[in-house]
Amino acid sequence: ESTTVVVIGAGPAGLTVGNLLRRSGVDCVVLERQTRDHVAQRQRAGIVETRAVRMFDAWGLADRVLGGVPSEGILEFRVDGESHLVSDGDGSEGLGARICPQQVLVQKLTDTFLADGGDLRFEAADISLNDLTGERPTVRYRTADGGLRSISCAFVAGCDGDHGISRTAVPDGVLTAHAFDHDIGWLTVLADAPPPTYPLLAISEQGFAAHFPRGPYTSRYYLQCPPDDDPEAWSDERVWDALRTRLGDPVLGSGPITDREIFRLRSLVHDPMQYGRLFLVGDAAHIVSPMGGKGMNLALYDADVFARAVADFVRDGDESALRGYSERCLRRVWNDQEFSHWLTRTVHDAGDDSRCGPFERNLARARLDRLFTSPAAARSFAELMTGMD
Ligand code: RFL
Repeated sequence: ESTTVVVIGAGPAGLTVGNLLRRSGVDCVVLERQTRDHVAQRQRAGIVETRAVRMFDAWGLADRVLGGVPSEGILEFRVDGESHLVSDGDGSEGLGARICPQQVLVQKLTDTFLADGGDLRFEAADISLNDLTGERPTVRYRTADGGLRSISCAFVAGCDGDHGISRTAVPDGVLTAHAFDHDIGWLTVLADAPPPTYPLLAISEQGFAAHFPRGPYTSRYYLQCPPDDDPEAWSDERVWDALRTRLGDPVLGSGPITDREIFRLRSLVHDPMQYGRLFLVGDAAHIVSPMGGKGMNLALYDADVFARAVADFVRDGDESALRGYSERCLRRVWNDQEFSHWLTRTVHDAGDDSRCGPFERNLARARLDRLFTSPAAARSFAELMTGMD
């Protein structure tokens, strides 16, 4: 069997690569380890930034991929219970950001890809990548009924996240990993409870908390906690009490909690994002701490750059965009890492005094004050939120 691109992983990155390649008339096969149901239910990110919305629009996919999804333009910061609304629109003409739960985006990307005749194979086990530095790499895998398959291709798109196999196919010493651990934990809770009016970030002495919409009757909440804390130590009652205190909202509506876990805020960049004919796309290449909502959006950016580069090569034999892939993507990755790092530090340092001393706490408060009072600072923030920089 033979194709132009084998895409490993059917998350936001892999499905976007697949759809954009099909739009360019480039054939590809997408291999996903999990079942379709599993992938369609995985809940994580929730905001598609302005740049990514316009990217789908430029590819003629905005209606199919984001149709009916509500738009977003305001973010609420609540500092010790006092509300400050910040625009995350940069005032430019055109489509703006959308509140789109990751699983909704994944479902719509899957539907679009399959409706266009895309080749998407679930339950592909034991994938191995071979001859990545040769002319025609080979991807081998096992089907659900145990059959062995082999696909030869011109390029492999490694879109299988931070724990996938693509990056492990790169020999030691080729990639440099730049890692940062904030030493902060977040308890994340999903509940069937009313969403906030605006996505809400709350700074308080008890620590950071956030409340984001995830559908008409669903909310995701975050509560800063020690990174090694045990989710079992957070009873429903303790979660709602902590949220009411930190959000400064004694009458916050509650509801059944459907998921709760604790994760560390960390960032990771692999440089370069390419090895031979393997291109790493999305979380396979980089993790960005969730504050600022950039992880999924970076995956969509990489996918766009990669698909255009492959199309250049297939259409005109022009390899320059493929050669520049890693450098171009890493430039944006570091820009978004910086934004996410800045926002992470600001919202955590400004609240809980035990994390840092009073000096840094006051610095963080000054940064927030500048954001709320200086139009130039607000505009710079909006530019970073939209991704249109
Ligand atoms: P994904 O989504 O991890 O998809 C990878 C796909 O590859 C499959 N796979 C394999 N397939 C075949 N063979 C193998 N060996 C495989 N190993 C894995 C997996 O089953 C899966 O289908 O990576 P992708 O596509 O790069 O997308 C990245 C985003 O998922 C990620 O950046 C975001 O979820 C990060 N993130 C957020 N990003 C935002 O932009 N805004 C947010 O608000 C936001 N909130 C979050 C987040 C991540 C979170 N987690 C994971 C801790 C909130 C949370 C809680």
